[in-house]
Amino acid sequence: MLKTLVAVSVATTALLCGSAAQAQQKWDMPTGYPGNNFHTENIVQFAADVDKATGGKLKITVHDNGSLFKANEIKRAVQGGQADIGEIIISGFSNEDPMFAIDSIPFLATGYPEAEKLWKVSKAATEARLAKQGIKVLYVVPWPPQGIFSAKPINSAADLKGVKWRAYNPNTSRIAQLVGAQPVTIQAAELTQALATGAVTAFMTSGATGYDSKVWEQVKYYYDVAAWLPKNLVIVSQKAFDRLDKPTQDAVLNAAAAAEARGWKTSAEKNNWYKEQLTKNGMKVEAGSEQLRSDFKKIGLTMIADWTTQTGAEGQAIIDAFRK
Ligand code: PCA
Repeated sequence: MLKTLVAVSVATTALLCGSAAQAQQKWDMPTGYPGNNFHTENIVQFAADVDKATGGKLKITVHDNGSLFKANEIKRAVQGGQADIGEIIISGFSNEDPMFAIDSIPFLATGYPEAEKLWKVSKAATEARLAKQGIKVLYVVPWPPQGIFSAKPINSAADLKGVKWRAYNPNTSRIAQLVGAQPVTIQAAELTQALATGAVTAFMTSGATGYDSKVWEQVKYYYDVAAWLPKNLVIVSQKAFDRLDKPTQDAVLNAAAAAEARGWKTSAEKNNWYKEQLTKNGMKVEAGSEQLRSDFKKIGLTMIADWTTQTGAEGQAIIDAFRK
């Protein structure tokens, strides 16, 4: 009788421990952009896919628009374990490492196929740096091509002299410096407010952010120069990932691969739609004058030269592989 009881209790304990190891996990996921942004919608779908594939064992709660951590704080939060998973714009961190700046150099990669190629040749170097910081990259999605928004019409880079220029990463600050504008770093979540108060009057971004931030209230001109396609990375703390059992890890990786494919497709598909919305809301959407484009191409050449100096042989090899 006693023997049986002991056996039953051992078995029960084993069962409880087993189920504890498989218990439901909850991840908070800070992101930097609003709920109706295509990146955010993609992330919400990713979280739903993970939930479904794991039978609810891994629940990811998305906190969009900088509501849990500001866009520029998310990387450190994931590194430090305050958040298990999050979304970052990698070029926002190029002061940490110049490698992170490669996707935001004017006129290096200006369309989706080129952006994809640039990521292919810079992926290993980017991931290796993040891995050293305990970060694993789950998937990557580009923003639509970047153009110039301005309250006043501009025909050349010289027209940007002295303007208050909104920057979202070190490269967009550098552009301000090169054209003689005054850079102010403002995250997308604060752009509408910064325009309303007149803190900035010109900036580069996609039609997507122009639309999200309803910039047409203050800004009437968009020059669709398509200078680069910066990328958002969905990153996870390696420690948090390692805590998952194998089937859950596989579910996360599968959902991430699907999100990456879906994200690239949606970004390209919505690019024109976003620009149409700018027009519908009274903005002038133009290609940009020859002078403006050639001025920004020159800026791009300066920045590529700077970048290869900063990144040395490794950077040069990446540029060479990209141009092959
Ligand atoms: N939107 C983001 C980054 C690039 C883009 O298209 C922003 O303006 O902050």
